[in-house]
Amino acid sequence: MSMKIGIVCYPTFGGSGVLATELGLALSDKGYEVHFITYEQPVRLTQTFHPNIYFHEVKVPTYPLFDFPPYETALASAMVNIIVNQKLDILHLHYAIPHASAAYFARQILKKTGQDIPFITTLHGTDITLVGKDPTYAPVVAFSINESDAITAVSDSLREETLRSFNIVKDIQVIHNFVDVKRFHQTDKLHFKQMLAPDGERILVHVSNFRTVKRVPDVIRIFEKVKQVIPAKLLMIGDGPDRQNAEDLARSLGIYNDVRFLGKQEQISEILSIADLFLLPSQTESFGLSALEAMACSVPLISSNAGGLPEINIEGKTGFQSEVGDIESMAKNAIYILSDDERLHQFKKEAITQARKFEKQHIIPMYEKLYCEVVEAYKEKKAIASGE
Ligand code: GMT
Repeated sequence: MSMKIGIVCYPTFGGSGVLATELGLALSDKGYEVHFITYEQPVRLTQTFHPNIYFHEVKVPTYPLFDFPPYETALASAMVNIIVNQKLDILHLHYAIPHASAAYFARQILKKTGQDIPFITTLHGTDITLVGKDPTYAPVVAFSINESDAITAVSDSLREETLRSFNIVKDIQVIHNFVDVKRFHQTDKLHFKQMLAPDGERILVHVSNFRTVKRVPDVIRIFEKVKQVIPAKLLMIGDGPDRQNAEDLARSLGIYNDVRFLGKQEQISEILSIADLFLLPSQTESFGLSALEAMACSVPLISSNAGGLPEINIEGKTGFQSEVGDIESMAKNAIYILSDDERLHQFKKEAITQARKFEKQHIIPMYEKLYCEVVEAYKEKKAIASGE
């Protein structure tokens, strides 16, 4: 069934925006018409021309009265216009806040003319575990999730946490994050490795948006302990509020020369190709898309056991998990993996085997099936309501 799908997401380097963009790209490859609706071109929607992909920029005009320009109102209005003009069949919202409530608003407006369409909300993580639970947002979040025609969560753990935190009256389907192994796989970047680790040092990597939940200072402390035993370099990819802290900490620990802060990067798979270990000691992590992409590039994982991380990191095979904040244990496990070539090789093999379970061709059909079911059910509901 050919369909026109509106995807609403954050355009930034955050996992939800990345996943939403990858989903849109995969759907367009399968012949769907995909309309991205957000305030900026999503970072993974590169300059390449995709005939089935449209990008609609949500403009939020400022006005001297507004200390906080009302993005949600602008977004709901954009949704109304795009649904009507582009004749969309369904909206898929990534990250509940404020996308789900804006979609509810747009649908209420369109009901007046019978042009309303269904919407699916995909919960990604902090929209539930951190921000969504905050009493400032919680009533609106719970209401708009319940008003969604279908709800998905990116891990079993996030599903459980959503049900614990909110009174959700509908089923939540788990559709895990996925990876495109054609793009994310180890490539030969020996020259690059030699440049960054000229004496054959092990290379550790961290990728995130450097928010507090990522516990970026733990990454630096783990590395410091590893470096005391094994010659190593650390690549820090991304940017965000905790970058300066992390840089200061690396300086104060005297390891700054062995840590490279590379900032935001688009060609992450090239960097992952030279990595020996990925560090993700997060406070909360509903899935860990960055870790999955690393595993697809044959990089084992040292992580915390927060949220959905145990759903991807198999203890003793693809890496190890420790309690949040247990730097000693994470460093010990990292040293164990890195100190033996044969062992490291085995962990790398297991990492890629595990990543293949989350390949996009296994996961995309789940979304396609859900779209069809939701669109059909909504049509029936409308027909019954109008007495057809
Ligand atoms: O917190 C982030 O790093 C960004 C956040 C987002 O929603 O933009 O990422 C979340 O969504 C990703 C894609 O579903 C998940 O893989 C991440 O685990 C999740 N982050 C957290 O739960 C902290």
